[in-house]
Amino acid sequence: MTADIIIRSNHIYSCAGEQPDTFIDGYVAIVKDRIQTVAAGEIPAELCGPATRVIDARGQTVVPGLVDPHTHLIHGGSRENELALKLKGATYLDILNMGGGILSTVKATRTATPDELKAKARQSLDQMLLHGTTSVEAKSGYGLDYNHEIKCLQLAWELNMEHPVDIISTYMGAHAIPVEYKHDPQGYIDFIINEVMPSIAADGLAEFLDVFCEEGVFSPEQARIILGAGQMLGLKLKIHADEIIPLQGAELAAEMQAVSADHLLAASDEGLQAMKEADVTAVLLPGTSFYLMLGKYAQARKMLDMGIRVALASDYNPGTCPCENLQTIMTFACFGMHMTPAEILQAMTINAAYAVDRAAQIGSLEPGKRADVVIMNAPNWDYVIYHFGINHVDKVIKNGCVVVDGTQLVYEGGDL
Ligand code: IZC
Ligand code: ZN
Repeated sequence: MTADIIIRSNHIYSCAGEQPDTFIDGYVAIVKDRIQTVAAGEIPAELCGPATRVIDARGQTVVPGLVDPHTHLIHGGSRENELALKLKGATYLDILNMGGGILSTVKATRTATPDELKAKARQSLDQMLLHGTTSVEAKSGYGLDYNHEIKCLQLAWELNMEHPVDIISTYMGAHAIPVEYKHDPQGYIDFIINEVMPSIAADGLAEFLDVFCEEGVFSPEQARIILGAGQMLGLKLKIHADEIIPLQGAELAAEMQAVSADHLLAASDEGLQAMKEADVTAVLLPGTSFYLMLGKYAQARKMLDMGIRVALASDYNPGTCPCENLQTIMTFACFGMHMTPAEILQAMTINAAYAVDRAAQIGSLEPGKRADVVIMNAPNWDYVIYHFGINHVDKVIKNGCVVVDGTQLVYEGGDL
């Protein structure tokens, strides 16, 4: 059978198997939306037909499409007004307690029209794609009431159909207590468990459920109840765990058999051990640590040495990491957390796919997987991390279609 696309390169990193730093000098053959072959050596003549597009990427680096397993994609407004407060020493939780932070984005999201929200999210998806991201997890959590949460999840569903980037949806009503429930947090928890979650699960509007378990937001006891209710409805679990204050969120993630526990700066050794035993993927968000000026990062080295599966994500959101670009996150992962280039590649491909329960479909260049491939203007992968601050992406292939070519979006319906 002839291939639709064949990429020839001397630095193909498949991210399949145990050794993330190995690469081959060979080719990747794509048939329709799938990878057909990844092999060393020259392109066999029988793979080339009259309609085959051969991409000569010798001198460039070929990696799987990047997977961003933690974003707060859909929201209205922005929060640059908080920057001066932060520089004067106000903390994230101070700003939230003053009614700012998440709650100001909730206001902006509720007042925006669906078209405005969608256009803004689409721009972000374009930026992600231009920087090499081909699949992204997207949380709700800025509507909070029934109609606005459903609206945001529906917009994510529409964008998933319309935009090349694949979107994996998470319901995160437990992101903050909305002002209308300020004096009745239990009432809000009852509302999301009894009224919102069953409807979302029945309509298939979200695959995952996430809770912001943090001091002054949702306690571990409240998080356990919310996550337990979601599990009963068939939702897979994620948790914002131990970001700022140690609350045994990692332990809770293990206890609830969550797919991932995210942040983990303040996770205990016991919690990390429990995560390892329960096979919970750690999703680290070093862009957020940087942006919050915390002066510390999650202990990636310790987690890697323990054998925990470590993934990396942008945490793209308007408050703590307004950045869609995973290459920027790579810089913080290397120079802030001392992850090696090979570990970073694995954390943004196959391990990130595990964090969204998609390891069988995406995250590596293997026969049968989706043909999501990024070609970078770099002689090898280490160079991508070494030369920071620029966009290395030359081409992106998503589901077998070239959607970024010569650093420009070229997908049909896109901003050509
Ligand atoms: O809008 O501040 N951490 N949620 C939990 C966020 C950050 C997003 C925000
Ligand atoms: Zn988050």
